[in-house]
Amino acid sequence: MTGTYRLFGSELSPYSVKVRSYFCYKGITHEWIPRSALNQAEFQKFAKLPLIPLVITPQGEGVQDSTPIIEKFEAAVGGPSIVPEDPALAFLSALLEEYGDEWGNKWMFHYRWAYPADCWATAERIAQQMMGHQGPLAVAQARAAIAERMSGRLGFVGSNATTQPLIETSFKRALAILDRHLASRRYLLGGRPALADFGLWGQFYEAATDPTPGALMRATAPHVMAWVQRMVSPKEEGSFESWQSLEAGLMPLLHDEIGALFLPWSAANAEAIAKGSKSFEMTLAGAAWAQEPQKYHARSLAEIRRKYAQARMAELDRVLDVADCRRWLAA
Ligand SMILES: N[C@@H](CCC(=O)N[C@@H](CS)C(=O)NCC(=O)O)C(=O)O
Repeated sequence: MTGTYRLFGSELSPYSVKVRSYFCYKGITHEWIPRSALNQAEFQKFAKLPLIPLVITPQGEGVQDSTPIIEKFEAAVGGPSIVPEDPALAFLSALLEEYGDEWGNKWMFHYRWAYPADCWATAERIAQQMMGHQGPLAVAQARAAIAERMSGRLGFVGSNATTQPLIETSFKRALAILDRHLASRRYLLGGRPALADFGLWGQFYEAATDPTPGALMRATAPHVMAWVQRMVSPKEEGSFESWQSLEAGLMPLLHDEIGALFLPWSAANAEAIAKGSKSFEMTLAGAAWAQEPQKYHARSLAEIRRKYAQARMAELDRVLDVADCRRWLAA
């Protein structure tokens, strides 16, 4: 893969900054193009879905969806690998990425659009990027439209009055677990970034820029904040650790978050889609949850189950059993 790649994205998009950080780490020459009204026509020419990030290859092919983008480059380019050699650890890294992308996005999106200060601050930043070239009036109009549209979408990620306490508890718990874990290492799996870092980091990077979760992070999680900075342009600083040395730090996240919340939620969401239900309700770790199903997640659950079926082995199953994750993956 030679030549310059173009990456349409936004500083405000967790999946876009995730791919940008990955390109930086791999030394993939690219032009970062903030998506705006000015490049809408070109964006549409290459995008199959109205989503960022969008990568355009030197050959003129458009590639979307951050996980497949990273997997495509990981298979094709040299440079430091983001996949540990131990296949069990490689699967756990993919599971952590999936949790960041799909569950971590709930924290980020909820805080960003449910709290008025966060909503207006973000709407202002997006409006500047999209319409800044047209002057202050256009920005003010766009800001109001974005705030209204995005706060109206809170329900799509499952943020509502019923789920708010659980989403916020989950964010604070994950932050505390990761802060302890990152106190003694540079990246989630040791001295170099793994797929897990990129997925979780995109969400935390965005949360750090927003008033409400950003204040929480600065007050309670200095090691996560340092990692958030480090991951803007990550470096290979050492090796991946073994699961043995990572287990004490990461098992609480696997057990209390992924096994207790994310995977049971994913399974219930997929079941609701299969049944054609308009909404689903459940109890998650003793708390009430109710939302309309999210289509995209059923596909990504199927994908992580496929990866599990491929990686399956006794050592991995032991870890997944302790974390109470395996029954959701083997389904
Ligand atoms: N699964 C996709 C998600 C991409 C996505 O949801 N992008 C958001 C921004 S973070 C978007 O473009 N939303 C469309 C919009 O806001 O109009 C990925 O990983 O790339």
